[in-house]
Amino acid sequence: MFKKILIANRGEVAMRIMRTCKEMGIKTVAVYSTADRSSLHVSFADEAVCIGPPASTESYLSIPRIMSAAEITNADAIHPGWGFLAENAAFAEICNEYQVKFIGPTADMIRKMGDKITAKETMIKAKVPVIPGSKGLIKDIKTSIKEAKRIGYPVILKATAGGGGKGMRIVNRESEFEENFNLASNEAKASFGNEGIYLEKFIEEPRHIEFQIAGDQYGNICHLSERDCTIQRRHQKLVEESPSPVVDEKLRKKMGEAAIKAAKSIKYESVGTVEFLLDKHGKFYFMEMNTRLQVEHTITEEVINYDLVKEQIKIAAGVPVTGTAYLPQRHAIECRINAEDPYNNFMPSPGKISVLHTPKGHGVRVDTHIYAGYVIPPNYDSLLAKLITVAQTREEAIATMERALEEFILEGVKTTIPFHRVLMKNEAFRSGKYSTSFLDDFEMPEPEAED
Ligand code: MV4
Repeated sequence: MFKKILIANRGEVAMRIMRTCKEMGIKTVAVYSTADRSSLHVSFADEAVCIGPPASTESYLSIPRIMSAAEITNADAIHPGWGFLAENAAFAEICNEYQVKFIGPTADMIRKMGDKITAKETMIKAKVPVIPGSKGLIKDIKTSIKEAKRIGYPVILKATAGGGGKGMRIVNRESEFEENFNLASNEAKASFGNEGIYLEKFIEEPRHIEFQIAGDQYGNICHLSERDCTIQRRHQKLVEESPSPVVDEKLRKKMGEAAIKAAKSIKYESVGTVEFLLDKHGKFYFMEMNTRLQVEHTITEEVINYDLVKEQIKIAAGVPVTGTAYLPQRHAIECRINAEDPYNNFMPSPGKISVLHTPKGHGVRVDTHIYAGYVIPPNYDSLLAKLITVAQTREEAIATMERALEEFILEGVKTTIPFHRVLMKNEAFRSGKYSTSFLDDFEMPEPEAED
């Protein structure tokens, strides 16, 4: 087992990983930018190294600075967390060269799934269902317009280097094709330095269902059930739940087997996620694979009762994976508490937290790095805390969430807490019948008097 792990991340992420390291008797090294000097991950780690100024490019994204920190502290492994360098193939490669274990998949696996058209071609070969679309990248507009006609409108244009919604364009009719193609291609070039675009049938009002998988160094792969991440706003997830209210045992078995097939096609090693779109008719399609642990891994932990960070570290150390399917034993919901103003278009709201009381009690988990007096720097993402509730049934998990949201007091900055309080009362949410367009025309009611 590793003796000392450097955590190449900050905030809630660094705290989450450090907690498991401590339980495993592994020493921890924190890295931090000057904006994070007074962060909890710095004070709780066994050692901490300042790696640069607030700008991520000069701190949490700087490979040379992180490698130097690993070298001077003699860390034998690096955990990248999620975000920042977690899906950076060059970083995984450099760790390898320096004989520091990258806790995650190999550079080759990251690359294969990072390029979306390569990933899709890999899935077609592996006989995992994919969304009908163009054969590879669009090279010629005329040919592609013919393909769109064959597939049938509406279609969607996606950037091969994209993911998470960037460089995406929906096309409703042929007359709008060329204009949208140029827009998507330019956006992709500007965002990713890669203008490659491919075409797909647009699936209307789908559910975003993702399967947690785990693979070891010996080719064993299992799935750990699904998460429903359909409730998003502009491709930012706000609420996740597991199991999905629309996935029954039979569908779970089919999708789980497809997820394992997907991971096996690249001999995936580490924990990861296979994302699917599920249409109104119950048909599912591979969308992309995330080669990292994700923010919402917590709900899977709660329903299957495993520490996924621990499993990930064990896999990296060479421990085999056992079993094939871990099924949900309970129901869990996660609400993301962000420093954003839901009454003002979810505008970021950095600043000082003056008052803080976090919810507690049976079935409540709060993963966070914040404390009363903490100053949220404006430089990073706005996630402050993850509020997770778990119960025997979905109804009870919602009831616990409503109670926990009531107890959550955070003053000094605007947060998404009022949004979640409204959402938990929403009929579409409560019935479990919602789609990705659910939040498109969602409006906050007038603030409560006490707010
Ligand atoms: C789609 C789609 C419909 N049809 N692809 C959004 C994020 C990126 N990973 C892919 N996304 C979508 N791809 C086809 N062929 C609809 C979406 C989509 C979406 C997916 C999951 C959750 C929320 C979403 C919100 C808007 C669009």
